[in-house]
Amino acid sequence: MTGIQVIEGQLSIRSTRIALLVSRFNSFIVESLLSGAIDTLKRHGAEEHDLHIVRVPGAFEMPLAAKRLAATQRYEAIVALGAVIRGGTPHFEYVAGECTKGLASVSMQYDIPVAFGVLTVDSIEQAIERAGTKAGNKGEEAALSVIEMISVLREIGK
Ligand code: INI
Repeated sequence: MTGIQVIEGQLSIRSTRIALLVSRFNSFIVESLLSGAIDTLKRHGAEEHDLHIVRVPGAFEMPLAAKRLAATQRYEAIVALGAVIRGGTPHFEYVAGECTKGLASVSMQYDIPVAFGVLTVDSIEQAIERAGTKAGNKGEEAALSVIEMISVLREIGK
């Protein structure tokens, strides 16, 4: 593929401030996502003092907090971590939908990567599977995605 210019991100990051936006709802699950995200960010070069944790009540509140964080221009990326569990109620659709749309809209409006580390699952069992057991850890995935996005956006911006 000589001659083709490829712009891509590295999985190593230096000098970047990242906000970890964490919902308290389903905290038993979400705290595992947070541990996975912090561990991943640190293993890829982030410094503890550059990681700021911001807690909100639930997934529905995440977009507004993300918007305020982005507006400060203090952060190069936001990692949103939460768990919306269906549990047989239509409430799920509204909470998960608003959270997803709102976070995507903050990312576009403020030109900042917002990783979607919010589990949207049918059952607590599925949530556990994705919070550090047999289906990996969604917090780790979200952290890796912001590392890559910060890096590729820096490359594009050069
Ligand atoms: N918030 C969540 O983060 N996860 C859920 O599963 C959930 N459920 O199922 O209701 C949930 N609801 C709370 C919501 O996010 C708000 O905090 C609440 O409605 C107050 O605005």
